Amino acid sequence: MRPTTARPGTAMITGVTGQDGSYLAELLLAKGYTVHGLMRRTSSFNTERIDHIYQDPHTPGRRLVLHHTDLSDGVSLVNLLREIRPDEVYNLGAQSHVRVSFDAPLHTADVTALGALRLLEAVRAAGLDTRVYQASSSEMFGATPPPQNEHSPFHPRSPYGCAKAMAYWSTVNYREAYGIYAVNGILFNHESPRRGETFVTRKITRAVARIEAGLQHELHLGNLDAVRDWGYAPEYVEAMWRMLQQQEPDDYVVATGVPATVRDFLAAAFGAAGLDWQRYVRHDPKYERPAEVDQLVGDATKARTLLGWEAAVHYDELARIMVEADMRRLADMPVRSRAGVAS
Ligand code: NAP
Ligand code: G4F
Repeated sequence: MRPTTARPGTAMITGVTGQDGSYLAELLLAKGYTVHGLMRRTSSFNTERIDHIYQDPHTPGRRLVLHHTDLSDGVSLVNLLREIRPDEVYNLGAQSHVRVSFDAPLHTADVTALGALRLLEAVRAAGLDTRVYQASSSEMFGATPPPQNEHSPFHPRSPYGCAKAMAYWSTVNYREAYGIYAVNGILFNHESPRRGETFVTRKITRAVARIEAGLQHELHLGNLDAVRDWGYAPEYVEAMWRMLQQQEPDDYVVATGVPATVRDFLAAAFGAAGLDWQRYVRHDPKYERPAEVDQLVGDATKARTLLGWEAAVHYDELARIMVEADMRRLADMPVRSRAGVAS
């Protein structure tokens, strides 16, 4: 591990308003970092996940600073890096939805692939000795059979997977070509109560809460046979941080190693509320993908051995955590705001 410096570090996070960005910002603030979060401009508020740690610009000694920019704007990334001079950069920003990447492949490539390259090039142009974390994905393995580890070949099955593969190799290339401390965290699916509502786990747990409250009667899903390795997001951001504290930059798989089908997750989530999922779930081909990733199950031996990281929460406990959170959220919601089904 890197020796701790007397000065608390400065970190920059792209995608700070996302699931992982919010947990990572919490973690780094707790470790004493000053955190600069980059967020894109949207026409309505997109800061719900970080509202609880927001610090007003006039707060004396504030350690969470937000900046508006976009991963499509390379010049703004250079300017921000020169201004902030971070010790560590975490590139979590992306168009991260696999199904959507088939509808918007060029946008996905621009943000998810070229965005990562723009950031690496900005670090090089700014001439900083900054450590870079790239949010790589198990989607890159695609059709390669499990268990997948750092040596498994990539065979992406979506525009998102292809974009992440380019970002992965750009990260390796900047490490080899320019000596930049740049790492890939190859993270398998990780979820939480802050997961976006259209990813399958959150779509399910949100539906369970609404069905239990009598607000929804059916849940429409696509392929229930897909196998995923679902872990708990707050644990995964700790692995990201550990990767940047090593003597040498390297790439790591982060996973639980526990396989489960969408059907297994359904049983765990509905079961947590005492419901039988088969009474409520309907098939809708709209949610199937032109090419599916059938099985993702990670082998995180390297992370366990070198980072001392291991997943504690597996899919069944995760489903319970998420269902309980969605039930609490619904109970706290004013009645007039309860309409809406995630698709
Ligand atoms: P997420 O919740 O979808 O968050 C993505 C973040 O990227 C959000 O803050 C989003 O902003 C931001 N973003 C989107 N387009 C942008 C743009 N053009 N410029 C700047 N920012 C932009 O994703 P996550 O689950 O936290 O995942 C974090 C990263 O890890 C992503 O790169 C994802 O692809 C990758 N990853 C995730 C998993 C997983 O299972 N969660 C697994 C492997 C890899 P808004 O809030 O405004 O939308
Ligand atoms: O929850 P998902 O949309 O996640 P997916 O495609 O595995 O991608 C997530 O994990 C990746 C890591 O492997 C990340 F890189 C990526 O950013 C994202 O976080 O779908 C999971 C499975 C798929 O097989 C899908 O076909 O669930 C299946 N599914 C079945 N019905 C559905 C649905 N997925 C969604 N989103 N919605 C459905 O109605």
